[in-house]
Amino acid sequence: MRIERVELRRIRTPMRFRFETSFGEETQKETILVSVHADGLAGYGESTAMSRPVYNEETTSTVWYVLERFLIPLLFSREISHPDEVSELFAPIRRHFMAKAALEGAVWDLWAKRQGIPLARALGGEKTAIDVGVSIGIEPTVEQVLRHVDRFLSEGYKKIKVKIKPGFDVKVIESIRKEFGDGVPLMADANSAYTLEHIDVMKELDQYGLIMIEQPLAHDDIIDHAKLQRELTTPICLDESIHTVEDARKALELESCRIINIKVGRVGGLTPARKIHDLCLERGIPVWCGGMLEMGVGRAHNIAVTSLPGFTIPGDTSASSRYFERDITIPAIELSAPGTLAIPDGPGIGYDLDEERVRRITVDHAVFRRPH
Ligand code: OSB
Ligand code: MG
Repeated sequence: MRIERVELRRIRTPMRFRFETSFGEETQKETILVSVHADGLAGYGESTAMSRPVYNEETTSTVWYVLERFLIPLLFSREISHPDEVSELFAPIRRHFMAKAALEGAVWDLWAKRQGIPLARALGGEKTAIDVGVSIGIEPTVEQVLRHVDRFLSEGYKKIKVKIKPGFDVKVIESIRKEFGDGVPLMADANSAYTLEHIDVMKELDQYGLIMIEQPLAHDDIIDHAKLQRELTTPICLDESIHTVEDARKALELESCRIINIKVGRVGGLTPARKIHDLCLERGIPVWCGGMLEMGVGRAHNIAVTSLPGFTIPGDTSASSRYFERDITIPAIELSAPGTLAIPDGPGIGYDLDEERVRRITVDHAVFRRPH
């Protein structure tokens, strides 16, 4: 496959709600849409980096820079016969996982379209639908969190994840259990807001039958998480700490976690995501697909990867309408049944790009052509 052209578009649009985590709040979505072109077909990818380097070290601007300066030239340096080669080609560039994933995902989409098969099938996924959950941010009051839980349960979401931080943790979980009962599939995500000194809070949270506690400790830690896991019944899930299959292997060896959240962007693409999935499947470790408040293209990639068999826990890929007035795909991503998303059967990501919508929200656009 000879990629003839790559286009980058910086897009910006308001979100329908303010999403607060322990590291800050988001009110608008700003991302980079990547398209790769060959033989009249286009493949799409979407950056999952945030505007500020508070989840990881990347930002929308560093993604653009690394793509323009290093990754697009690398992609033009040779022909690709299978998308698995792209992450190998990018290996000499250290980290910058989200930049790599945005371009690698676009190549996967293009490749699947050329084969005339859905991206999910190209990856080896056999599911026809996936169960999904929802991630609820920190709110000014516990009352507001309860209202969201109520609404999302009524929409049939199969997992409720709530963001916690010191001072906004046990009371949230306790209130949800009191109001909605022990049957609600519930988990908490701390986004690295705690240390081992908070062991008492962790032990209190341990009493509520949570499916897991996600990334309680430092963003780059697997040692203290292992110590904490030994003290808890509730499984720890790692998000921020896992970027490579080697990270995953080490965390499992140390027993730092019993579940892994796989985000395609955080691990540098669909091929590395599948490798982590394969390792976990072999070791009997359940995985699920995390979200980064993606727009439709990123969301479609998440749906495709979740079709793999080891994704046994509902992920964070909710319907577009939860996040945006109008998304960038046609159709928008909507639940096919309560708490369920169908795997589309069209080629590639299976959703068309709403080009008019994309044009309206584009704030920067660049075209890169393969040198002759
Ligand atoms: O830690 O999973 C996270 C959003 C932004 C950054 C980090 C995280 C999240 C979410 C939102 O939890 C998941 C989503 O709805 O896309
Ligand atoms: Mg998380």
